[in-house]
Amino acid sequence: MSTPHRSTMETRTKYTKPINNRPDEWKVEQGLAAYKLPIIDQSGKSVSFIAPPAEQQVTKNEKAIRAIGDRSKLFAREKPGWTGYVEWEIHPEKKAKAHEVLTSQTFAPCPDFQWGPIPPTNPVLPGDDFKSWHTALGGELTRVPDDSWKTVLKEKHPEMLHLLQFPYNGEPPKRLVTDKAITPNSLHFVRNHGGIPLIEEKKFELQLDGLVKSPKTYTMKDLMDESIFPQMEKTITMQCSGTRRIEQISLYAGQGDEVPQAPWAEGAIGTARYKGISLKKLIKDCGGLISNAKHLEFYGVDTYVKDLSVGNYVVSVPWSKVKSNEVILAWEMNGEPLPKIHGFPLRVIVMGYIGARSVKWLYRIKAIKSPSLAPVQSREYLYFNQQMGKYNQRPMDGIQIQEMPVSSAIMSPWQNQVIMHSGKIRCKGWAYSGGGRWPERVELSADGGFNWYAVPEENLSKKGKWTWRSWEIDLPCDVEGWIEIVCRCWDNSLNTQPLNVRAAWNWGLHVTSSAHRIKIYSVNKTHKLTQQKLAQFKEHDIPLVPLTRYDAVPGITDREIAKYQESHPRDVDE
Ligand SMILES: Nc1nc2c(c(=O)[nH]1)N[C@H]1C(S)=C(S)[C@@H](COP(=O)(O)O)O[C@H]1N2
Ligand SMILES: [Mo]
Repeated sequence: MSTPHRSTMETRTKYTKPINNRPDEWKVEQGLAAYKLPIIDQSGKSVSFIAPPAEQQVTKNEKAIRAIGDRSKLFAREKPGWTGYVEWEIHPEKKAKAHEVLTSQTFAPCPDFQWGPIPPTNPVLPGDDFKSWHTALGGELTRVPDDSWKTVLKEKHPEMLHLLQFPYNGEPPKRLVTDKAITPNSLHFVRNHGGIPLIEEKKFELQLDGLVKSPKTYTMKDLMDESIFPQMEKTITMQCSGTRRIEQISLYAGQGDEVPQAPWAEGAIGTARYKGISLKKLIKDCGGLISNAKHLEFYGVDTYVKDLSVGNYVVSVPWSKVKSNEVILAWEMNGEPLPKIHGFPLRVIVMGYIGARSVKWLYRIKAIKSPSLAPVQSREYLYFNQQMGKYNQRPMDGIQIQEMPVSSAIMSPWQNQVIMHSGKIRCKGWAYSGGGRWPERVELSADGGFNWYAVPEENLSKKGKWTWRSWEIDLPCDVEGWIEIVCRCWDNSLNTQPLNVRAAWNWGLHVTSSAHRIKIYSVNKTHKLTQQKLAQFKEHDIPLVPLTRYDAVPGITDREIAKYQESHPRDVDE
C-alpha cells in the first residue's frame, strides 16, 4: 500500500473540517429565502434578533370541542337541495360556536410562498389551511373541498392554471386569455373564498329584505318571468383586483386577504355575455328603498373563514350604481346556464367594478345604510397608502376598491423569452378600464418606456363600454440584447397607468395597474453579424437554447485579431 501524496492529505483535512454555517446560508444571505431571516431589532440599547418560530406543534382540545356540541347538527345543511350551504349571517350563536371550534385547536401554518419558492406544481398551492378548517368544522362543510375540486375538473378547461386548489382560484394560460374576444366559460378565471355550493334550481329562492318597503322572496321562475321583469343581456369584462399580483409579490412581499395570496398573473380577467335582469327592477318590485338606504348588501351561499371566524360571502355596492341599471342578476353566461363554479343558479354582475362585488350563489339582498361590515367589504380589498403595512395598518386606512382603474397586459411574448425577428417584435395583449370607461389607445415601448408606439386602430378589438380590448402590434426594435417591453393604455377619460410597480405598490397587493413590463432578449436577424453567427451555430449543430450556455464557434482567427491590433493599437505614445 502506498502512502498518499502529501498534498492530497492536506486537501482531505481541509475538506473534512466542519462547516459552521447552515447549508442554505448563501441562499439566506442573498434574500432567496427571506422567510428564514430573523428580524433585526435596533430599537433598544443593544441590537437583538427575533428568529422565525420553530416548527409549530398542532394541538387540539378534544374535550372543549366535544363540549361545543354535535357539529353535524350544529353546522347542518340549511335547506334541502342546497349542498354546501350553512347559514351563518342570521345565526350569531352558530358563528360563535364555529369560532370556538376553530380556536380550540391549532392548525399547521401555511408555508410562505412569497419569500419561499412557489411550488412548480398545478395546482400551485393546495390551500391546506382552508381544507383543515372545513374538516374541523365538519357537518355540511366536511365534503365541500372534495366536491369543489370535482366541480373544477368537470367545468374547467384542462389547461387551466390552478393557482390555489381550495378555495379554488384559477386562470387560463396566457396563450388563451385573449385568444377570443369572449372568454369561453371553461376558460374564464375563477376566484373563490370558499367552496362551490351545488344548488338545485327548483329549490332555489332569493330573498330581498332590509330597508325596502315590502320584503319578498323570489324563485328562479319569478325572476325569469318576462311579464314582470324585462330581461337584459350585456357583454361585460370582469377583473379581479388581484390580477397581476405576482408583479407586486415578486418585488416586495405584502398581504391582502386571508385566502393565501393567489399569485395571479394576467389572467384574472375575462369577458362574457350575461343575461338576467336589472337589480333596480327588483328593488322597485319590493316597493323601493326606505329610511334613506344607500347600499345593497349581497349574500353568497359559500362559507368564508376569516381570522378563524366564519361567515357567508358578503359584500355591498351603492344604490347609485344599482339605480343606473349597472347591476345585473344573471342566470346565463355566454348563452348557457351559469356554470356551478360561476354561481349557479344566480349571481350578481356589477359592471365596471372589481370582481369581488359580483357575488356568486346569491341568495339574499339586503338594503342597508352604509357599506357592509362583512370582512370582504370592510377589511379586505382595500387600497393602502405605502406607509401602511403589517404593523400599523387599520382597515379604515384603506380605500374600499370598487371601480377598477385603467390597466393592460402583454400576453405574448413572455418574460425572459428570446425573440428572433426582422426588426419588429410581434406583441399581443389586453387593455381594460373600469367604471364604464374603455381603452382608447394602447401604446408599447421597446426601450423601457422612452419611445412609445401606438397600436394601430385596426389591431385593437372593438370597443365597448364595459369590455376590454385585445390588441396586437409589430413593435419596432433594432437591437440585439435584453430589452424591456412596456405596455400602457389610455382610456376615454385620458387616464393612464403609473409607469412602474413601485409607484402603486401597496400592502394589500391589490390593483397592480402599473404599465406592464417584461424583459426579453431581442435577436434582430436583419443584422449581418447576427446572420453569420446564427449560420455558424447551425452549421456546427449547436443548440440555441438556453441563451446562457457557453458555446464556442470557430470564427475570428488569432491572425485576424493581430491584424486588427496592428491597425488599432491599444496604446498611445506620449
Ligand atoms: N359567493 C361568492 N361570490 C364571489 C366570490 C366568492 O368567493 N364567493 N369571489 C368574488 C371575487 S373576488 C371575484 S374576482 C369574482 C370572480 O368571479 P368568477 O369566479 O366567476 O370569475 O367573484 C366574486 N364573487
Ligand atoms: Mo377578486
